[in-house]
Amino acid sequence: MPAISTSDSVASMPEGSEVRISGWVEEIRDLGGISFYLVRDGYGYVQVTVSRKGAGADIISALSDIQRESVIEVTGKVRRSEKARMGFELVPYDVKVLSKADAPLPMGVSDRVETEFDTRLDNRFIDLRKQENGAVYRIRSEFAYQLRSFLREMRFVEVSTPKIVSEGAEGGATLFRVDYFGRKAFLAQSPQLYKQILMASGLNRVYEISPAYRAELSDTVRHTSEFISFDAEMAFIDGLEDVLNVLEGLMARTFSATSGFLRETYPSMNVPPVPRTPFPRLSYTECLDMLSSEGRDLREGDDLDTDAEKAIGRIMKEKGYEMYFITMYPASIKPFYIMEKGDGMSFSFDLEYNGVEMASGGQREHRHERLVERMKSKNLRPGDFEFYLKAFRYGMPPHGGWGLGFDRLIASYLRLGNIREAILFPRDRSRLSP
Ligand code: AMO
Repeated sequence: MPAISTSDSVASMPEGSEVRISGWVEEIRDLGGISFYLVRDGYGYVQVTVSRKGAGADIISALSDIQRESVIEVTGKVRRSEKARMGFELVPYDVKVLSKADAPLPMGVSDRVETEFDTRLDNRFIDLRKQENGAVYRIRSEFAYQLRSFLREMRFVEVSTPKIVSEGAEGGATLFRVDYFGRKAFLAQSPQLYKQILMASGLNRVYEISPAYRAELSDTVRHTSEFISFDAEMAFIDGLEDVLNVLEGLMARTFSATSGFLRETYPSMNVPPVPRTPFPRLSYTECLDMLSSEGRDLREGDDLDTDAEKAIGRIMKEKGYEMYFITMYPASIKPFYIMEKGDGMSFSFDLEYNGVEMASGGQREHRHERLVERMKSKNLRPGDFEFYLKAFRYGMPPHGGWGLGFDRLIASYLRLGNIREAILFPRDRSRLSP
């Protein structure tokens, strides 16, 4: 018996080849003398054509009591056919039912009707059987692969840091508490403190692509309580520009490499454009001026809210830029670990993509005393962060980096409208299962 082949590999096999395929029965059509079973295996389709005459009758009877979406295995011969969906059909001499599906299905696979998003998430395993939904995760995987491959070229080391932690780095409001053998602990909001500690280790350039947890109370299309944070940190930088250059190069190369994959794998898809480089660097102050010329007056010291970000996004898009940096935010609205510039501003930045924040980062305060001062100015107790501060007392190089919302980037890249479309099993205030 031949080994199991995938539908896409069968497509190029010559007439008469003997093959075994396995997949879900998407459609059953019985035309009296002849029956068609459309089998989907995750790579494409194979039409199995059985005539009721001779041995075909046994095959039809073996498949007579299965419902759509049951899993079958079919062994037979390839026959070229203009009429079949993939240009060929399989004429079987043996079939096995491997797993029967119940009826009715909780949601359709091939139906044109739109299913409610909650129903789709409740039945994600079926939702992903739809080619366009499964494609999101194939593309996401390719994107991550390309990202890792460029980071490796740039001598970054992939690391994993703890997700059960004793202190948060991004403010108390979104911390999830955990009972850790009777002690107070939290789920990590970001790897911030650990990636910075590693800057004193000689690994020099590290990155991590891992879950981060935030008790997000607001229900938006950009936030979930568990997301994948793509963090990087680099030692021995000369200034913020070194960090911006690496992130810009990484984005441009990853977008471009993923475009190649998309054109090959999904020829009919609209491939998202590679953002134009160099990404403009707009200072926070320039952004306030841009907004004021649009009739929106923000006070110096206010953070840019979602509407302000969108307005800037529209202006930049008109200029031909989808990605750009907003830099030098007021020190007062950035976390304690960001280095102050001296004029009330800070060496901080956000990476924006079509008016939505994808990443934030900056040059870090690596001088122990100043770091302690900054913590105190933010009403944090340095004593609680001793494990972190210690790394700044025995030789800490200047460093900087970023944290990028990976799911958010994929959702924006594929124009999905809701971050949850790019997360297999999203976690938010109302969702804890599946
Ligand atoms: P920040 O808090 O801005 O920075 O987070 C970094 C990026 O993570 C994404 N993000 C989220 N994505 C989905 N759901 C959420 N609830 C959510 N919260 C944040 C965003 C955001 O830009 N330690 C710093 C980074 C650094 O300075 O290196 C940090 O965590 O895309």
